Amino acid sequence: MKILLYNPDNGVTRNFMPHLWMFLLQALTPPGHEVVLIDGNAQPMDEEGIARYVREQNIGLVGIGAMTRMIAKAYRMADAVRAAGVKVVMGGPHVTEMADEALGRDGGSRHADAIALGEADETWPRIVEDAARGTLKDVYAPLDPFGQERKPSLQPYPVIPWNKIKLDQFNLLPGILHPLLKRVGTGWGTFRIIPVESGRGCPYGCEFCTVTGFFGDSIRFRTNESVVNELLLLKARAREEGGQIAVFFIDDNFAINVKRTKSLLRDIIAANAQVHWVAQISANLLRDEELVDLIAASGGKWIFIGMESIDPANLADVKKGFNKPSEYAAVLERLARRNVYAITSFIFGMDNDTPGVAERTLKEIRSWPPGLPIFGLMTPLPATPLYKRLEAAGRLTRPKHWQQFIPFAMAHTPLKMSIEEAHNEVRMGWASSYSPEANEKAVDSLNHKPLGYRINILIARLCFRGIYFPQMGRFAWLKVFAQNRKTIFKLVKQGFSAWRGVRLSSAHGL
Ligand code: B12
Ligand code: SF4
Repeated sequence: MKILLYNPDNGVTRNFMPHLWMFLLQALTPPGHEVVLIDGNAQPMDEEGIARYVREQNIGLVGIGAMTRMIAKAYRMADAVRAAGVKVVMGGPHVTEMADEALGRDGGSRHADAIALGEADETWPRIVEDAARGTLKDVYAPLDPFGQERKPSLQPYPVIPWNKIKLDQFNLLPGILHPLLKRVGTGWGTFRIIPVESGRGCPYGCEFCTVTGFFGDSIRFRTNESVVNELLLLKARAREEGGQIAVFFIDDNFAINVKRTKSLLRDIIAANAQVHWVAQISANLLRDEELVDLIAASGGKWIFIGMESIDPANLADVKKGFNKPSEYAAVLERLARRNVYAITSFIFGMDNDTPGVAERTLKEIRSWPPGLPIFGLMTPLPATPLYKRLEAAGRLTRPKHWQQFIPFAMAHTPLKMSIEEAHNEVRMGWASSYSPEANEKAVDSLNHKPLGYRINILIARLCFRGIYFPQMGRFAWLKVFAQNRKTIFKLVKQGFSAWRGVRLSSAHGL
């Protein structure tokens, strides 16, 4: 049977990284079946396109995975596939939380023939065999022999054959420049960001987050050896294709067990498996100097920190009191001293937020080492404690907000400001953080560092700006380059002087 795994785009921003679930399920598919992957972010497709594709390619089963914000598109695509006479199985966080919706048991129409609840590592092979036999069931749940929910162990973990998988759709550099860029430095013909997990689960239970409910509060890790081997495979691939690979450790809290993280990072260094990497780590775990040393030595470049708010009352409200705003600056400086920078994530529209929250937050951010701040709105995702609290209080203004996804729009009323005010605060956060002046300041603040760091932060900033201000087409990018021309020219000039310096020294035999 030929199986298509499909992840829809969110229609607003383009994901820079493929979704791990597709590669994982592909690796877990029993032998005898062919699996093809389409990520809508890299290969945009509409309903008609997917229906045509499944017919022409003789697809026997389509697996669709989606987060809440892409679910409306996922349902439309599933409907089109089913109308073409092909069975659809859906999985992922949203479907797990709203199973009746996907199966049409909530009064709406049915979108999926079957759904996979929770982690599907162990149920996927069964789903495939049932589909091949024509005996697909409605619901697949990971249960132990006593009918209790069972979380798969990550030991053993399947080998994802990164050296063989076709990754053409996931190159972040224009293919046309491949022959030229391949010869630059150690090779820049391709640049891919690859998701790798080293563990699952987070016990912290923040009120707005689905992770503790979905993956459970018991943490599971892969063996160090299996992670190291995966990095070596990725490194070898990059070398072979004359390109670069960076890894996003998608664990929700990569250092949740500091002792284990240190041992993994030591093993990465010992095996010479370092690649540039990004990971999510909560600020409280970054107090450890030895951990931060190992992060830097093993290739860590960017750490995503869910700061959420600079107001301790807000943090206490959402059960994230372990975040201490008073130590944010020290944490960021500790990282920056090792040339590691942070993606700092904030949520506006929390219950203790009042108008002016953006400016108060920006004032703090401006006093920190340069980074990549991101701003979102408090969003009641289905099945989270936050959703239940707001629902019980009658505060949801769009209880099924995912059915008509609107980016950066609230679905409930905050307590101390209006929805409109919260939207304005987010707009201000983005506009002020990613203005050409702010970008120039961030680049200049790294003047004492090698040029590569300045180029890196400018590219990252221009890309991150697009999370809020859509910049999907070529024209939009040209406009961004034009707005930031002063900083770009400055870097080009510095690059040229550095290059001339090297040429002159070598000409004089220095
Ligand atoms: C990496 C990541 C991202 C990446 C993008 C995704 C990518 N390219 O990988 C980035 C950093 C860009 C990102 C951004 C956002 N993310 Co995010 N992200 C994650 C994260 C940390 C890891 C995802 C992952 O790969 N997990 C590991 C895999 C193995 O798990 P999985 O995807 O759930 O897949 C398993 C099962 O669900 C199931 N499954 C999944 N799909 C399918 C399909 C089929 C057919 C079947 C059978 C089974 C199946 O099988 C898999 C194996 O067991 C998760 C949290 C988490 N731990 O999962 C949050 C998470 C998915 N993100 C979340 C959110 C909210 C966001 C944002 C909206 C945040 C924001 N406010 O801006 C944005 C929106 C992104 C966008 N572009 O639209 C939520 C989604 C909740 C929900 N109900 O939708 C999560 C769960 C985190 C949370 N705090 O609750 N994210
Ligand atoms: S620490 Fe992060 S992953 Fe863990 S529950 Fe809180 S927000 Fe979710």
